[in-house]
Amino acid sequence: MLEVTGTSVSNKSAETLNVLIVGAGFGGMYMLQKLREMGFRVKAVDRAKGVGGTWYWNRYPGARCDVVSLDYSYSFSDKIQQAWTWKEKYAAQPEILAYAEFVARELDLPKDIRFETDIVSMNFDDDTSCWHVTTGAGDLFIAQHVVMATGCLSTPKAPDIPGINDFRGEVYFTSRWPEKPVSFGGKNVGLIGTGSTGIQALPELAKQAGRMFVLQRTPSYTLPARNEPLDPGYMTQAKQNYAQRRAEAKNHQAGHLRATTDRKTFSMDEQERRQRFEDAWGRGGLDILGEFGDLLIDDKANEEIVRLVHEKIDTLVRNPETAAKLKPRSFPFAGRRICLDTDFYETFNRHNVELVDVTADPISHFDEKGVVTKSRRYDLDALVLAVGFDAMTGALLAIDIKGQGGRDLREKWASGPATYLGIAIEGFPNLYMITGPGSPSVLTNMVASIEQHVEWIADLLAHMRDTGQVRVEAEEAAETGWVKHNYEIAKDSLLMKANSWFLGANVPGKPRVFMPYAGGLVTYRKICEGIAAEGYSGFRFTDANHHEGGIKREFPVSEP
Ligand code: NA7
Repeated sequence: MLEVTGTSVSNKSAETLNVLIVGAGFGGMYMLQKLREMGFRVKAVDRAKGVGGTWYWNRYPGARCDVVSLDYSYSFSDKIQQAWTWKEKYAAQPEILAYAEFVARELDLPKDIRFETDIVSMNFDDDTSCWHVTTGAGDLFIAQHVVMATGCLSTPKAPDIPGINDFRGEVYFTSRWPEKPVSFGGKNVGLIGTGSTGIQALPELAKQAGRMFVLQRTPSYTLPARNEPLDPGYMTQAKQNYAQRRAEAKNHQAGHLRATTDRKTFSMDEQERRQRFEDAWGRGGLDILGEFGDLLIDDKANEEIVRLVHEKIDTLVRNPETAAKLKPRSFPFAGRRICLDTDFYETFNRHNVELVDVTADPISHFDEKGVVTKSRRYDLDALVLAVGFDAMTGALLAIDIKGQGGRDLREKWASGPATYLGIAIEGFPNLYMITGPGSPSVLTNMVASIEQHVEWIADLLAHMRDTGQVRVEAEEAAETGWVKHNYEIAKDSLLMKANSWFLGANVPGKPRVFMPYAGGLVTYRKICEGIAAEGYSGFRFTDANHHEGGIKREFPVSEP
């Protein structure tokens, strides 16, 4: 152990590591396993009491993945995929958390994870090319490399509603849901937020609540998930074919199995097109996107699917006024992330559910008894906030990160995140992001994107170890080029036509920059592989002999 002096860490000992991983969700868990296997001295920290990341925190009723379980799972270990049996087509939060805990137990990960540990600051030491990382409790890690596995949707957005702190009823954030079940029996419950989370939570909340008020500002496009139990026979067969399934998923730009086609929406008559839409709606999930290849490219084609969703709402929701309010009109289909639901529209036919359009009748404020809109008040016993996240950059910028020469990440990203490959940041050596801004991340199956990043970062660290490099940093020109490339790919897409969290538009004051890489995971993987094959073009390395002032300390490598 190294004794360190300094104001915030005086009298405490520092833990020295080759690599510190921040976060023990799916990204942090695999990174830890991978680097430990390679013989690095590595630890992970997480503010939660256990593994699972997103699936640890988002325990709200109805929380469910919208990628099928067979794909939303690690592919790196055949032993694990053979040992785990999924129960549902789209796993609910308890099943996914149980899976994460199972993987952690199988790999004996918790012995190298420090839970209930918040990272508050990170300072790069130019002399040693190490990061000094401080926890909320004032403990210090000194690590040559830091991997940020902090998640894309992990920092809850503040509910920017006047008087909300005056409300004296129960308040629940979907992304910080209590571990013990909450009872809403007979209560007047308000729900704010009709994105993916609110859409999943509503049907479950409404089953319990006395009265349920859904305060909707913007309606979302949602498709029926048609979730179902997985038959054990089907699961056995799926396990036998896992290798093939994973290989096919790897060839898909979204990182999971999805039908694709070149067929054009207007290549057939109205009746035939309608039949295809109806069949896909009946099958559920994102199948509908596989019917026509231009639905997300061509405005007119997109209007066809918008029309379909509107007609379905009219059929499913009995009250025409409610149906009209539920129809998204202000942005194209898939301009924001498409939601998958179970009985969302049907829930509005319940006698205890009322839709409040807070665009037409805006929320004025909360008081101690409930919420007051311009024209009415709603007394509430409980409030559920499903208001979203400070996505993609929130968790990184919540930490005071100072890079080379004291450069401040918050200042660097003041007008939006700039990264090289969504993995590295110029001016911040030996720092890596798993699914960072500028990578495919949230536009794909997250587990597939996580695995690709973990393996690429692990290869980079192996390369550095093998060649005696102690420092790596992204070059400015490479980063600028990547930012430009990201913009070029996204600029004409439908994704730019909605005020979405992809663009940071959900957080007041956040720079409006399209954050994920929209070129697809297959294309992105090829780019990353090409860069590695060229000896990591766009990265600058420093070896121990050429390090300014020399490297003062060599970290030992633990036994594999
Ligand atoms: P989203 O998709 O950002 O949705 C948040 C919702 O909360 C959305 O309907 C917002 O309306 C609403 N919201 C936020 N602030 C307010 C205020 N002040 N007043 C009224 N309504 C408000 O977050 P989710 O958690 O649902 O989903 C995030 C991702 O998690 C999802 O895409 C999946 O990838 C998993 P707005 O649209 O801003 O009018």
